[in-house]
Amino acid sequence: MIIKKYVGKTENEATDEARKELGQNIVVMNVRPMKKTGFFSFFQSQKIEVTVALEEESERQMKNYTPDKSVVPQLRPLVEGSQKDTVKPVSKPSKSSELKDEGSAIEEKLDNLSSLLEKNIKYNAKEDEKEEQQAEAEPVKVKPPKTNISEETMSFIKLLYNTLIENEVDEIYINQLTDEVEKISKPGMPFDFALANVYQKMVLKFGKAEPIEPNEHGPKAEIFIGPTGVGKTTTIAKLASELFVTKKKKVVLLTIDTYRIAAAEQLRTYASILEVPCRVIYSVEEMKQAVEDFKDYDYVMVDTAGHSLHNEELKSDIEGYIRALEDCMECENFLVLSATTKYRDLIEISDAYSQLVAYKLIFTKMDETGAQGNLYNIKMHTGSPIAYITNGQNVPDDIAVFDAQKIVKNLLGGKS
Ligand SMILES: Nc1nc2c(ncn2[C@@H]2O[C@H](COP(=O)(O)OP(=O)(O)O)[C@@H](O)[C@H]2O)c(=O)[nH]1
Ligand SMILES: [Mg+2]
Repeated sequence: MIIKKYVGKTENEATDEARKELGQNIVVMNVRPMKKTGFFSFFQSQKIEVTVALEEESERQMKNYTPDKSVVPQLRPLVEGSQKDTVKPVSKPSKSSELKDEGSAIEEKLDNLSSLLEKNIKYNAKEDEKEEQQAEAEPVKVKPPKTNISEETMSFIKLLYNTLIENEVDEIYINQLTDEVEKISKPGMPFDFALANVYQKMVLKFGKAEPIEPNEHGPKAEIFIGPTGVGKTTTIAKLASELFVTKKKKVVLLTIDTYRIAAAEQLRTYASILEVPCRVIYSVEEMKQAVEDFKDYDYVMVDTAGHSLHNEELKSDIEGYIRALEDCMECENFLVLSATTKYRDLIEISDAYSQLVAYKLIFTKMDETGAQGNLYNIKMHTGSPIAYITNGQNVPDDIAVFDAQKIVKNLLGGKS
């Protein structure tokens, strides 16, 4: 993993510089305004420092890596399997107050993330230097495999395991993280270093947020799929408002959700408040006609009906509309999932929709759950980018572009 800092007048300027040097795959780890220093600091303009990381090729291949089950037997749950309700961490800290104290230690550290990352970069550089010197002194000596894990590392792993389990991260993914901590573990490794490393790994695994892309080549279709009641229509209204009111784009709302009269009415209501056109579509021919009628628009936002996973007819119906749209214009599909849905169901839903189309993810109802582990679980399971999260019923305010740093801080036990 490469970690570097860039400074610019704005966050964008600093990240553009990083992209020029490290390429498009960088992930932003931290953004902070720099402290002005010196006598003339009053006259200096504010600078922004951005810490970015780049996953190297070998690490990217670790995405499909399954951990070696023999490595941390003392941390395995008594019952094998990934079902949340059967999972119990075996080696819990003895007293709950102990966990609380250690938990608030993480909280404090995460609060001061910039210095945590700074220490990590310095520690990394020092360790690299040490290894180089050792290699020069004893060039042919093969390193013995690591067998002992220091006590500090072990207690960090325990704390990490318990915090992530508490936040409902699947233990398969927790074990991947703890295995990686073990790999880098060295006697005397500071707590800060281990924590910053896990933070970086998790932010990298979440990847870049991928919100709606600008329409550079004519109109684009934004298609929202997902189960009934997750918030598709509400999310469309929020995003349509952002595109139309804030970005001054020409937006039209289409719905193929003709199964419930109320569903089409709900979209019409939002369209009339925003004063954008809205049309209910009953057939693929009507869809093609709408595309023709709105060809000078920027965004065609398409609402769909949720369906039971086993309703093949409705599934192929939606697929037919999507293929017809793909023939006419650039399309982006968004699978809308509620953060309150059970993990097992989320897996089933995301698998079912994967068979239909490639999609980006939107997680709704973040305000209704404290545990955010399913975002990590589903990201890891599907490999799809996350676009937005929504956190309330208010249109248009309760939506935000997905922020991996914030979610990872929460998952690691930081304050939200
Ligand atoms: N608490 C909460 N409720 C939401 C959120 N997004 C949507 N809802 C509510 O969820 C319900 C279903 O939303 P709707 O957009 O009709 O879902 P659809 O069937 O997927 O189109 C409505 O009562 C919405 O107000 C959210 O982020 N948080
Ligand atoms: Mg709806």
